[in-house]
Amino acid sequence: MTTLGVGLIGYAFMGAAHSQAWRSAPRFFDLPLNPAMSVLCGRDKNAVEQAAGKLGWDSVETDWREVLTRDDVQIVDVCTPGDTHAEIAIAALEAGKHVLCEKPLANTVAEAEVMAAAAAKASAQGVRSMVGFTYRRVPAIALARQLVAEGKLGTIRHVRAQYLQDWIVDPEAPLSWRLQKERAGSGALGDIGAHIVDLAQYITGDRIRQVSGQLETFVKERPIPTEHSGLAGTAGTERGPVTVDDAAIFLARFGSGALGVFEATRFATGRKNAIRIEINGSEGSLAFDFEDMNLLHYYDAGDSSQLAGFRRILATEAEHPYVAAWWPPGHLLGYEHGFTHQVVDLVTAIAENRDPLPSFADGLQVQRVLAAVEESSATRQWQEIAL
Ligand code: SOE
Repeated sequence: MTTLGVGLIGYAFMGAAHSQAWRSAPRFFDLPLNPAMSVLCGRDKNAVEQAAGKLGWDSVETDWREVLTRDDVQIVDVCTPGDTHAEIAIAALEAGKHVLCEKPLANTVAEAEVMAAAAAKASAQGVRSMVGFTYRRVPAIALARQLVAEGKLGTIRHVRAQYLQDWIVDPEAPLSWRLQKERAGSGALGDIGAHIVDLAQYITGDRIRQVSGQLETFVKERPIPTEHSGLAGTAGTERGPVTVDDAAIFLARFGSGALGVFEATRFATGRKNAIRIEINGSEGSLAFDFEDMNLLHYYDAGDSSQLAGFRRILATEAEHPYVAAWWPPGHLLGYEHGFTHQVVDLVTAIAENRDPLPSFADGLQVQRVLAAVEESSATRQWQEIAL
């Protein structure tokens, strides 16, 4: 079987999640290609060596440009902060490497446009790219999309989507890179709002065409960290300005005429990683919450009134998307499995010589929605999203 070497750039929270996926995917799924964990890249030699040992990588580099020159790397996985996505991903595509890039695709629409153009050009040469909207690969979410596509909900009328976290509710939580506009592009909007924009569009198969939104930064200054990694950090004594939103809310109209209500916040005290989506259609409804991620709730409007009610589908049967490769029914899956399924889908598409989804063009479209929400918040006007 052909082996494809992987070069992973970044080793904090997302780097660790992706490492787990590269390790698990070939062990649990019959993949058409064998991904090899060739090289882990990070700027601090000691730290990257330690991470590589722990996460199972064969070697390390301290400059991502070196990763692109290596013959044992055919796939580049970008898990760095958003301000480096465009440069690394474009250079990797130009070097003929397939690319998996963490979300949001970029920090601005302009960057995402260049990335999508580079991806289209590379695709013509058989070089593939994908943006990491991982939650698409949660079995209950993939099942939700199938049910909508089969027409079980009829005409979609409402989409209600929330992404609720609370990891910076403490005003003394340090000013990590996710709270800096020049590094992250935006705050809750891009980091977690991007996921619910993608999920709402993925499940419904529809696109958001207009938005009206508001952004808020509740805590304007925070301690500058002496060190930080992933979501954690150590607060120093100096303070700096928070330059991104803490919370974003917006109304949306979809192409089909469906109405959407979206909320992304890092200030939902007590909510850790609650991605809640409810969709109401003329024939039924679906509801999902990532904090109970194996369950999909389904209401069939065709049921008799005597029996009608939300049905609790435990998406752990072999018939459910991705599940057959794992455990017997009822033996639950978790956060990391979505990343593993993402690797499975990417590697399968590469082997089948087709472009995987979500594409960089999909990432660009999400970026346009995010930018329209920002613009709407600044101008207090509804904004259109160009197709
Ligand atoms: C932080 O909010 C974060 O790590 C996001 O960046 C991820 O995309 C999400 O999966 C979990 O939360």
